[in-house]
Amino acid sequence: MSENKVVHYLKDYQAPDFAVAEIDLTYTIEEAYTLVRNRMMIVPHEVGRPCVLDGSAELLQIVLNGKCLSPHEYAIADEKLTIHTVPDTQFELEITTRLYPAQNKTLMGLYESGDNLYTQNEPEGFRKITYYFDRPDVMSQFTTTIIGDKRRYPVMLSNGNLIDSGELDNDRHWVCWRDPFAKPSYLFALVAGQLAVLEGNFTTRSGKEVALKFYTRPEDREKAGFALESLKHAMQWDEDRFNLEYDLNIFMVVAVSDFNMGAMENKGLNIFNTKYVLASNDTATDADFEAIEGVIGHEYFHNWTGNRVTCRDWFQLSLKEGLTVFRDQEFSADRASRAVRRIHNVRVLRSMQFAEDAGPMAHPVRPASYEEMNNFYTLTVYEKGAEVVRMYHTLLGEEGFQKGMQLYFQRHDGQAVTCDDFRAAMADANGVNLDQFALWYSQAGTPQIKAHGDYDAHNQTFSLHLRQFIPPTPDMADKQPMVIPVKIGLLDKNGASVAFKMAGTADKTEETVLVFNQTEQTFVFHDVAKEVVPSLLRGFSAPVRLDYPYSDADLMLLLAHDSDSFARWEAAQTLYRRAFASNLDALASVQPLPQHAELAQALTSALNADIDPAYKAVLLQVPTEAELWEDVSSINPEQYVCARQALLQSLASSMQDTLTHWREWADEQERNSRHHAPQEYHPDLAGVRSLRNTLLQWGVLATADLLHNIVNEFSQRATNMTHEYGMLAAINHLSDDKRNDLLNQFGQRHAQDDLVMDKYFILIGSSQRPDTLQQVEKALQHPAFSLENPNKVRSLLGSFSRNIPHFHAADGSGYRFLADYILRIDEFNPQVASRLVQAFNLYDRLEPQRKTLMAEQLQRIQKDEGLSKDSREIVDKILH
Ligand code: 0A1
Ligand code: ZN
Repeated sequence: MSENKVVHYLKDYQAPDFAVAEIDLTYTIEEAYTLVRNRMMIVPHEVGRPCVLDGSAELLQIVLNGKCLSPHEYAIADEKLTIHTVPDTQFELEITTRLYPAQNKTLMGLYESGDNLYTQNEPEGFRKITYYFDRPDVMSQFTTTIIGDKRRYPVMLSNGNLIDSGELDNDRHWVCWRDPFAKPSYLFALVAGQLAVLEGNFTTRSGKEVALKFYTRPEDREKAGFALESLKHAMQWDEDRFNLEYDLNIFMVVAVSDFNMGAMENKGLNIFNTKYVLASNDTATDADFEAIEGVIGHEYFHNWTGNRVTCRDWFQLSLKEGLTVFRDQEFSADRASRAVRRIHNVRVLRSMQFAEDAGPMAHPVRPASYEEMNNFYTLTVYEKGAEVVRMYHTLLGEEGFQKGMQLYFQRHDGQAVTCDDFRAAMADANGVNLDQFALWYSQAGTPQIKAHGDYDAHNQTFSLHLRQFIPPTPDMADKQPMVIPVKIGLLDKNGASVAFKMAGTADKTEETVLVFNQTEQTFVFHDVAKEVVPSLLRGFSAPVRLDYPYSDADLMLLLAHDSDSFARWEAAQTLYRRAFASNLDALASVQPLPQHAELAQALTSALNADIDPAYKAVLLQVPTEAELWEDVSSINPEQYVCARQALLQSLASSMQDTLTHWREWADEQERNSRHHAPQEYHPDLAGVRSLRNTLLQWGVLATADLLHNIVNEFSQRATNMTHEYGMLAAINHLSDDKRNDLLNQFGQRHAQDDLVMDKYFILIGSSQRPDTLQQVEKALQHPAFSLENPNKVRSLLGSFSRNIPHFHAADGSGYRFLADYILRIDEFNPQVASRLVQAFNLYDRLEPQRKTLMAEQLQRIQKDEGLSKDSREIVDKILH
């Protein structure tokens, strides 16, 4: 199956043979193609080496020091151009290629979207444009000239500053951009087309004036306003918290609807999926506004963590991504609702990254090998990578962490470095040893901690015994114990915080971070005058699973009183898990389902407590199926859905009055606030809306007439997209025709809005109605749907692949359907296809019948002769 497989290994890294002092690119845009002339000043590091460049574009000409090379002087094979003999000292190499952007559906390299041209070069797109050392440790100064038709391409952009421009014959014009900062090819960008611009400005703390420019389709211009404001907040925050200032006089963001990922941090010219730029109250939910602020921040923060200091090789991807995700998470948390944001991030990590770490694709934060780099833009590299950075912060404190950051920039500004360099900066700046911490980069799998405690009344001590186990993963069987920061506090039986003393410290404290770094360890808390309940892993201080033998009463105590908002939420999660487990048992033994009255009571008290509405909403989040089957094999997905649904149903019934009360309260808040703020996004209002929408979802499970109320009051209450979408989501699973009617109206009302239509397709793909597969098949024919647009594919097919009852339908229809479309998409966009393939990651852990059905489809994909290496790598790993 897998002949011709090329695996890249971290251990094989070799420094480049050549440096590029300057690169000068000229793009001539013609009707049917674009010519690229690439002139490089190349400096050999060592004499006598052949010059090997990466590339796959149509090659027209190679000129070395002014002399045109003839075919025997070079060779082309496997996307590499080898020039056998080059001078020993600096030489000029000029290569001309021809590109066909309208035919490029991979959305990598130079491609057309609408009538405009865009690039995407991370990680290895630049080789589709020209022949170059397409690796992040070759950094050069780029000058880019673009020549095009004035009417078709009035706007022509590239990185850095616009240094010159002019008119040409035949209604053509040219521009020249120069980026003064040396950068790798993956950060190169070019955009050309008809675009409107929304402008702003920012004065940096040293007084530099920065022009901020957001480019969109003309009709979308006003919708970039929120993103522009977010950018200003991000620029200010990076100065305030990280001491980092922007370095060019211009910062541009371009929105494009055909984009494989979220956004891209090209130097001075970020390119964004429209989803993370465009928003208005009528088209975007509060969650969309929050995501925009986060992604704008993320890409902006890359300017220092990614661009000024970049990665030596792609194995180090988390050096920039884990760190930048940590930075964007902190930015969002500093902006508003720290506690709720943290819980949200943990939830994503636990339901998705933990699953990745327990499946066929498990890999360390710094992978040791890959076949297709595009497959390694993963939750592990990004989200677990951010947790790893957060652990430095937890261990060193804000001040120590910032000292580490400063040393990192001092040592490595302008360089391409490794995760070890980052760790060394953190260690050296703080005079601590972080050698063992390196295991977080090299060992995959979610560490598991078994904990138990005992209280000694005579000695007034509480002892916490911890034992860690790192599960084997496909790449590694035996693992070493890791450094795990465990943040902890103690509560007495009334829920009050209890101060304690650790050995060797003089003062009493109410919270500490245990450095748990051996397989087994006991920590003793002194001066503890009474029995306590430990509040463990506060703030989710490490990306681990922790099991402590709490009684239900302990958990209810933590839920009612813990001052740490994560631990408090976690107590509710554990109670939900236990209730779920008893439902699962009852279903398996055909017993009546338990009612969970005590849990309902505890949740009712929590809802009635004086806490932030957004926090109330997250307390009502029941763990997802993926979290619930975290450590299970032979999974029957249907049973998980049933047992979880039954839990929701029973809680909703017994909490009906409280739920109604708070729903009405939220309605009232919303009505009142409307007089003050005209429905603009605001974190406080977003919290109320989030509670209201969550309560709607619970409400329809218990209150029969709520559906009718929603239908009847829809147009009156749907005053913004958060409400509109919230109501549709609440009734989306109902088999009633009214759901279809409302959804159809929604689709018609927003037919012209690309991003709202994504929501329409998500609702179809994620519905639990029995006719969902038919509705999805029909939606594929919808005029607003296109298989070539990744957002559409993710909305409809991606949501279907996460739709547990339908994707895992017992007759295999879900698997077959998805496989059909994976094969179709793989022909033109391997990146999007290989993401979809990962819906099959659960294969090995499924019950036998579904496993057989899945195997049939996986084998069908695997047998496809033209299958991309992206998809092949994943399928091969799943079927091992
Ligand atoms: N560096 C970007 C992510 C990104 C990666 C690959 C892309 O195309 C294949 C696009 C974007 C980020 O972290 O935002
Ligand atoms: Zn990033």
